[in-house]
Amino acid sequence: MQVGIVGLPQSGKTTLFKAATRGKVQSGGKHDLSRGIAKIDDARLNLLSEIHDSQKTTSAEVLYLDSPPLKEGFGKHVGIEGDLLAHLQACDELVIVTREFINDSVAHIHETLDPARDVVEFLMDLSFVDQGILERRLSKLNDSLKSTKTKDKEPIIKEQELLNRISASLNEGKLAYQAINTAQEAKSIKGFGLLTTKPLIVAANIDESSILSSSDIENEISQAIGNNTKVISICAKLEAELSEMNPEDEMEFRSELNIEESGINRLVSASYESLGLITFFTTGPDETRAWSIKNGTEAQVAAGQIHSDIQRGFIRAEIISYEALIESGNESKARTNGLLRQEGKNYTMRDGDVVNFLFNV
Ligand SMILES: Nc1nc2c(ncn2[C@@H]2O[C@H](COP(=O)(O)OP(=O)(O)O)[C@@H](O)[C@H]2O)c(=O)[nH]1
Ligand SMILES: [Mg+2]
Repeated sequence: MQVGIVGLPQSGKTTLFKAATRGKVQSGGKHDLSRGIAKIDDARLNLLSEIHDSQKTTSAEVLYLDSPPLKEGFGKHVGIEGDLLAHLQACDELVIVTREFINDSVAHIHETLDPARDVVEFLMDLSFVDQGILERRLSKLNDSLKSTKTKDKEPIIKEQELLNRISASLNEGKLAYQAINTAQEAKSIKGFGLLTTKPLIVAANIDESSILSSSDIENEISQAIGNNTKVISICAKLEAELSEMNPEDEMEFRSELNIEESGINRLVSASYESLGLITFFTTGPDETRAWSIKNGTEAQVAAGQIHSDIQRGFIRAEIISYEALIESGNESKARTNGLLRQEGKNYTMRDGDVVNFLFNV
């Protein structure tokens, strides 16, 4: 699961990326593309770790990709093509950064500040890229239709119809996902990597002086986009600076600045949620750990997250919900209270399950 950070040049993508990953960047690579891991801040994890006096605490994570600076000659256009396009197509979600911060030493490609306008423009750029993908696919389908026997033409015609519908919808200024009606349709086009079928989150990179009016800015952008895309305001530069401090100093600064809740944490949590991920926990004196699975995952598959042997030799799962565990105080009391459940391999995991997998290999 990976999230691509995109947006117009100088909107603060790299700054936000550094803040989210706390500077722990696996940089470079062939295409000048930085990757980094953001930890999911989860109060439940810390409390479980405290209860069990765990030596180690391990968070769930989301992988972010920064967009490389644009090559010379792209001018105002975002230049999503080639390697960058391939990387973004492989992302499960996109975060669009839009600039609201004031900084005279940083040129703005439009000279004036208007975060809502910039998001709308960027979405149009993404739609434009998707139109290109659709055109290439439609032209291939056209060719193969000519060389296909009449009795085998039906699936090709069906795909053409769907792609034409998506294309028409993009022409109307909508996003590709708004033209898709069924899970079957979504599945059938997944391989094409249309950018506007992915979950999108907008990160408004606001000025420090706008912190108090952040919800107005969020609303304005939401209205300009006109669909239910999530908008989260963040002071990227400030968050990047805070992320370099030790936790005590960071807390003190946050309360002075009136930003107790980190915008980055809200963004990372929203990314996690939009990816359709939920968390289960394993806990004990050695380690308390949060594990990510897709919502709807069954117990035996979830066990495979920890180790393939546990999945293969799965016997059953002993599960206490986080709330029940906290209410009882500890695991043995929860057991006495009858709150520990035995679940089989087809049990659908729930967010907050505290699990002990029993297995035999
Ligand atoms: N004042 C201010 N400057 C920022 C903020 N975010 C980014 N910048 C500056 O804007 C410039 C471009 O930021 P960068 O993250 O490299 O943008 P990118 O091109 O989208 O990756 C850098 O000089 C940053 O220091 C912010 O929230 N406030
Ligand atoms: Mg950058």
